[in-house]
Amino acid sequence: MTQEIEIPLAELRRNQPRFGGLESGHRACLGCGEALAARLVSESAGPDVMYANATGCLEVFTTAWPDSAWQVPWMHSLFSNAASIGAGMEAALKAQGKATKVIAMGGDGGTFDIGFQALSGMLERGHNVLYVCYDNEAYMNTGVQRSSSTPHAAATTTSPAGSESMGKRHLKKDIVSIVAAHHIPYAATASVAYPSDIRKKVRRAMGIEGPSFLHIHAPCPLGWGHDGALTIEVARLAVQTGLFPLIELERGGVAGAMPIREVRPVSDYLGLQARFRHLFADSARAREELEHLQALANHNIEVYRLRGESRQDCMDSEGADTVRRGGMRWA
Ligand SMILES: Cc1ncc(C[n+]2csc(CCOP(=O)(O)OP(=O)(O)O)c2C)c(N)n1
Ligand code: SF4
Ligand SMILES: [Mg+2]
Repeated sequence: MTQEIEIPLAELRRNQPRFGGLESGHRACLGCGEALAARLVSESAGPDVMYANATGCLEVFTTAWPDSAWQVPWMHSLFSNAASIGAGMEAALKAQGKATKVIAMGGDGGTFDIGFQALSGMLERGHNVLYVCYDNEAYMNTGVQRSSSTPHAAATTTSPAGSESMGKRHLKKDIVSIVAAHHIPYAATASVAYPSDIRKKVRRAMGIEGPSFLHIHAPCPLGWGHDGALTIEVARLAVQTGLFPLIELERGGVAGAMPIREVRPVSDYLGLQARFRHLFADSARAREELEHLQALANHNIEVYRLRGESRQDCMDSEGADTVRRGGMRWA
């Protein structure tokens, strides 16, 4: 006779050993993709790490004085120089004979735009630093201004949509290709929708002696105009449409990509976000912009050969991260 055993899942999870570099109690908005991404990075990197953090949402919501949500050594840099501060920390640790890893972090504004010169220098000089960019595709901390990472046609406060404009005119900068052109040992893109893929990539980067770069797509419910409960769904659709390909690059060459099992139309992704609402108007201009964005996604799918061949690949866009600890499926 079999006896039914009730498993106290919540209790099990609470008691499971886990290193938390970034703890709860910070002040991020509900459903903030950046908070989730930073927690996953700090969990995966472990305790022997020092952080340099550029000004931006992550810095602000984790360190409202006199509190800090960080359980590891953490330093606030300027908006523009997290990579330089990280490089200095690494040089000092090396002089002291310590193997502690340095992680420098910034938002897309602090990475693609104002911190780009410092980042390029750090990569070119070969510092042993992992740089993580949390990409929420605008300057969120100061009120949703467009950055060079904001996607084409997205509405922000400085690229508004209206009778004269269809949102941002320019294209999203291809930062990972620019970074990879420094011929660093390892660069990768990741998404909050795929936590174990983030963990794998952080651990890979932590083991590298030299510069590495991780670009994490992190939806911002406030700036993108979606329900906070949909953050993971939105992030997953960015990958499944081909708009945000998950790739790895070694010494400048593409070394891997997460295949997409069933490619979704870009309208599935865009339609969940208020920043793209104007693209669904009944007008020729709106249809043209939608076609343009679909063409950008198709281009990524071709360039990185993202179309999955197997319907049962546990590492593709449907298979990866569909189970969690304890063997239960994500809802
Ligand atoms: C030199 C300088 N210019 C402007 C600012 C104001 N500022 C602080 S954070 C920020 C935007 C940050 O955007 P991003 O790096 O994308 O991070 P997010 O807040 O979106 O996570 C700006 C413009 C500043 N602190 N320093
Ligand atoms: S504004 Fe966006 S990035 Fe900033 S805390 Fe809120 S959800 Fe997160
Ligand atoms: Mg940003």
